Amino acid sequence: MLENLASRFGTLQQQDPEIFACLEHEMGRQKEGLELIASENYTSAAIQEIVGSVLTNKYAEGYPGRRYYGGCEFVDDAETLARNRAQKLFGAEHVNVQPHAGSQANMAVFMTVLQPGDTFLAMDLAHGGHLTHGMHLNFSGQLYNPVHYGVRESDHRIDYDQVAKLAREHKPKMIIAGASAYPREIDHARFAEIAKEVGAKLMVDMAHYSGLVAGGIHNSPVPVADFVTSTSHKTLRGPRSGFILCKEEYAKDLDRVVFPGLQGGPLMHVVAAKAVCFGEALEPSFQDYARQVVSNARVLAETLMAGGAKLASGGTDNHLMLVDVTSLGTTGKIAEKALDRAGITVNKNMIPYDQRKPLDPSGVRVGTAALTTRGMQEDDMKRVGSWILDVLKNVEDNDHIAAVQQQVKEFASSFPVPGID
Ligand code: DSN
Repeated sequence: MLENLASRFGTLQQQDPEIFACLEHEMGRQKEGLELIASENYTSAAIQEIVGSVLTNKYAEGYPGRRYYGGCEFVDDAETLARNRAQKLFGAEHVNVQPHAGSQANMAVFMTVLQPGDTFLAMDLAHGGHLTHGMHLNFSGQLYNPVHYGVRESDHRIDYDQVAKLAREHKPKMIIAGASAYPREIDHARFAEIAKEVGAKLMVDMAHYSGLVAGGIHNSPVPVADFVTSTSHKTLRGPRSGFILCKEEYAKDLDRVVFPGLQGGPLMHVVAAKAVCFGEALEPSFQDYARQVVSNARVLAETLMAGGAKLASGGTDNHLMLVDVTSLGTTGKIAEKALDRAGITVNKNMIPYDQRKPLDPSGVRVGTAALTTRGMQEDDMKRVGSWILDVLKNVEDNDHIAAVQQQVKEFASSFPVPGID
C-alpha cells in the first residue's frame, strides 16, 4: 500500500529503522482507519513539505525586522506572510503567529491581561471547557482564580443567564468563551455584552472551530473579542501549532509576553507552515470544506441517534458530537477501545453532568473534520455511523469487531490521505 515510502524516507529507513518503523505503522493507521478525533485533521502535502524543511534549522528570536540573530531575512518573509494572511482570513487588527501551541497562546493572553491571583470566568472542563480554562492542575488553575460556568442540565446548552449572573457576582477581569467539547454554536456577541457590562476583557478560544469561522459557517468572535486564540491543526487543517488575534491596543503588550515573556525562538518551519495553512483557508474551496464538515457531522449525529444513541444537547451544529454511550449499555473507556479495535479512532469524554469519572466517563467525542478532508460525504457518514453503532452494541464480541475492522480497512483505504497517496 505504501509503495513510495522507501523512496521518500529512504535516508531515515537506513539511518534509523526503529523510528522508520514507527512512521510506517502510523502511516498505515492513518490510511486504513477512520479518524474521528474531533481535534485532529490531515494536513496537505504542501504543509507537510514545509514542516519537514530546512527552516527547522533557523533561530529567529524577536519579530520580523527586529531579530536577535543574523540571517533572518527569509524567515522574516515567511512570518510576515503568515501574519498578513491570518489578518486577511479573520479580519483581525493584530496577529501573533509565534505561539508553539494553543496552551501557549492561551497563557500569553492570561499573562497580558491578568496578574497572579486575578479572577477569570470560563467554561467548566467537565462541561466541555479546556485544561487551560482553569483546571486545578493547569497553570490557569494554579496561578489564577477560576470561576466556572457550565451548560444547562435540561438541554446541555450554555446558560448565558448563568454566565451573566456569575460575571456580576465575581467581577472577573477576563471572561473566556470557547470549548473543546461543545457541539453547539457559541454566541460571541452575548459573551461580549456580558464582558462589557462587568468591565472584563473577552478572550475567545476558538481552537476547535477556527476552520468553521474561516469558512464562514460559524459566527466570528474577532469583531467582538479583545483576544482570540486558536490552534492551527484542528478544523483549520494546518500544522500542529497556535496563534493569537487581538485588537491593536493590546498588540505591543501581547507580543512582549509571547517573546521574550514566554517563549524563545519560534519554530520557523511551523510558522511558515501556518502561512501555507492560512493561504489554503483563503481559497474558496475551504468554504466548501467547512460546509461539508458540518453537514457530515449533522448526518453522522442523526445516524447515531436513529440507532439509539443519546447525544449531548440532542445533536450538533458544528464539527463534533458527544455520544453518551451508556445509552447503548457501555462506557466511554470500553467504547474507545472497542472502536479502536475496529479501526475507528475516537476519544472517551465526559458528558455534561456525568456521574462517571474522567478515566472511564459516559461518553465518546466524535468529529468529522478529518474524514471530510479525505473526501467523505453524507452517505459515507451513514456507513461510518452504522459501524460505530454496530461496534458499540457488540463491544465484547471480538470476532464481530474483527469483521467490522476488515470492512473499515477496505472502505478507508479507498479514500486518499494527503502525504501518503
Ligand atoms: N486537547 C485538545 C482536544 O482534543 O480538544 C484541545 O487542546
